[in-house]
Amino acid sequence: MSAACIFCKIVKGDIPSFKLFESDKVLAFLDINPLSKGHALVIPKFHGEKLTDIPDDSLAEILPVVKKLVKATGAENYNVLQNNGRIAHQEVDHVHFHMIPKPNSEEGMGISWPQQ
Ligand code: DGP
Repeated sequence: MSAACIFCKIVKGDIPSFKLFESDKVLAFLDINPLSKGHALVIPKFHGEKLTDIPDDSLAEILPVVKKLVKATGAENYNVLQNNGRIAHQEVDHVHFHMIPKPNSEEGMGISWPQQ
């Protein structure tokens, strides 16, 4: 945990978030500034700035969660992104995977998360 880290504060519950999945090692929640409906972030609870800082056992649990979220949205088209370092457009220095569903049409996606 890092006291100054926004995502560590979300893990601790000090900053509210719309949680989609939680386990001992992983948390998923909706992005505050979504690029599309259902844009989610999947993070290790372990604090590390970049992918190379995260223990393998935490990393191994992340992609199955990304997959679960994709299936929950029903999206046929989606981006999975993971930025490392300012030049690579990383703004929050706690590893996170973006799961960004892409709507099939202008009308967007009728996502209904189980929790809503
Ligand atoms: P990146 O550029 O890859 O570091 O993306 C950081 C993302 O984190 C960005 O899409 C917005 C999101 N974000 C930043 N602060 C918060 C927050 O307090 N809550 C939530 N839910 N998302 C946040």
